Order: sequence, then structure tokens, then C-alpha cells
Amino acid sequence: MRKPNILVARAVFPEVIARLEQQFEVEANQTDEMWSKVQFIEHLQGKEGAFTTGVERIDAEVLSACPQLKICANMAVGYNNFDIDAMTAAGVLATNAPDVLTETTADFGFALLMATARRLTESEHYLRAGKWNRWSYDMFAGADIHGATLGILGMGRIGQGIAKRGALGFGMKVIYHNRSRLDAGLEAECKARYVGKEELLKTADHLVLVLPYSPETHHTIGATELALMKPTATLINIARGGIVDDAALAVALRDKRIAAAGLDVFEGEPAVNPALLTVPNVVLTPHIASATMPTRLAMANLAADNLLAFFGGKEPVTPLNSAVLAIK
Ligand code: 8YV
Repeated sequence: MRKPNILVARAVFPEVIARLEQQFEVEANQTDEMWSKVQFIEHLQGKEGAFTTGVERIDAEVLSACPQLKICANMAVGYNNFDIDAMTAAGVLATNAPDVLTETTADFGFALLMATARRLTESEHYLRAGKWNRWSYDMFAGADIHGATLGILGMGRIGQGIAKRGALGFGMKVIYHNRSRLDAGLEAECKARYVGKEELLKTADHLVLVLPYSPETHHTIGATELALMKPTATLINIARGGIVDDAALAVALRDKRIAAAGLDVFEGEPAVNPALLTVPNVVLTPHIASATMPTRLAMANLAADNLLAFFGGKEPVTPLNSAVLAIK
């Protein structure tokens, strides 16, 4: 029997490729060469399935150039690289990779928060540069985590994981804002209090962003929102580039309108706004919140599970537009 053919758009674990090769004809970009959109389309043409990693854009242009395509499985929980409406209209199933990365990503959100509030990288650079020749009472004095007010914008699974770490591990007061309020049971579990967005911005000592990116959430944090925050506040973005207006943030950090920021995601990444590189009070990491080997392997296997289930005639594990399945 003919095996369905799929494209694996970026380098992933060889054992996951081997799993896929048992059921599919696989073209895998194991060199991890970054393809332009035109090159991506060239490779995708004639393929029935795609294994994507959260950056390859699947939109009307790609879909019309690749009419054989039936499913795109993202190895990421975020799926703003997918135009879901266009995919649904074209009858192409979209799947993502939620849950398996929740705790790892929440760990990282907390790590970035602590590194930022306690000025970890800034002080390490100082030490490495040989500038440390004496102790002083205020040297790299930062902000406390324990007992502080933790604000969370976007209270999905990862936001809830961060809330629990803050409340249960560090005795923080947790407030959150979300499109919809959590039910009372979940609020109690997270020890989190629902507030309006303005109160969140004004009250949080540390504000962590964990909301999905969409045109509606573009620049959720810009100059106006930054001006509402405490001058002592810390801002952490582990959500997506574009949620924060990076240019406005660089100005706010330079002018000390907020104390510090920790950023794992950037507008236009892997490019980083050069102004952010010139301010010392920011911790910058290259989109690694989910990066532990067990978690990345689980994410890759989940994307593979979705492809295998779909072509095996079974229910995909984490579909995003199941309406497509009903039509088939
Ligand atoms: C991914 C992420 O590593 O899952 C997500 O949405 O942002 C990260 O965990 C990234 O999207 C690349 O796949």
C-alpha cells in the first residue's frame, strides 16, 4: 500500500523521524536549513501532511499552492503560524502540542522572573568583566519575589502553573486577568484573584505574560500599559513576540519607568530590537521556555501522534479545527 508522504519542516529527534518513516514517505529537513516561504512551498508541494515547529506560516497562499495537504501538526502549543480559518476552509486539519510542555514552561517563566528581579545576568556580566573589586550594600539590589504581588496576564494551563509556583512556593499574592474568568475551583487551586487589566497593571510587582498571540492581542503591552505599571515592577514575556511593543519597552527600561524585563520572545524573532540590547535591565533568552530534552521529545512525539492517528483513520489527539474531520 502506498504510504502517505509528509514534510518535516525543521530538524527534530531522529527517533521521531524513525517513527514517522514506519508509516510515511518522509522528507525531513534534518539539516535545519531555514527555508524562505517560497522554498517551504516548494518542499510542501505534493505532500499530504506537514510536521511544523511553530514558525512555518500556513496561510491561504500556501494552502492554494499545496492542494494535496490534509493536516499540519505543530510541535508547539502556540499556533499563530496557522491561519485556522483558511485551513478550515481548505479542509486542512490543524493540530498543536499542548499539555506536555506546561510544567517545563512554567518552570522557565519562574526562572526568568527570578533572574530578572534579582538581576542575575547583569551581575554575572559585571563579575565576568572583572569589575568586582569590593562588596557594597546596594550592589545589584533587586526586587523580592517572596511575598510580592504576582500578576499573570493569560491564565491558561501555563499561567496556572506559574500562579501555583508563586502562591505555594513563594507565598506570593497572585492576581490575574484573562479573557474569561476561571471557575471558583481552579481559582482556589491557584490561589489567584481575578482583576481587571488596569488593576493588574497597576498592582503587580511582577507581571508575567502568558497569553496567545493573535491580531487582537498585538501590542497588548505598549507605552500606555507600561506607564500604568509600578516603577519598581518586573515584566516577563514568555508568550509570543508582538504581545509587547518591544520598542516602547526598550524606552521604558532605558528611562527606568519599570525596573526590569525578562524576555524569551521577540517581535520579528530571531531578530531582536537593537534598542533592547543596549539596556542593562533586561534578561534576554532565545525562545527556550519549553527547552528541556524530555519536553521537546514529548512535543515532537505528540505532533507525530497526531499525524499517525489522522492517517491511521483515528481521532487526532489535539485537533484545533475538528470541524474539518466532521466534513471528511
Ligand atoms: C516552541 C512555543 O518551542 O509551544 C510553543 O508555543 O512557543 C515553544 O514551546 C516554539 O514554538 C518552537 O516550536
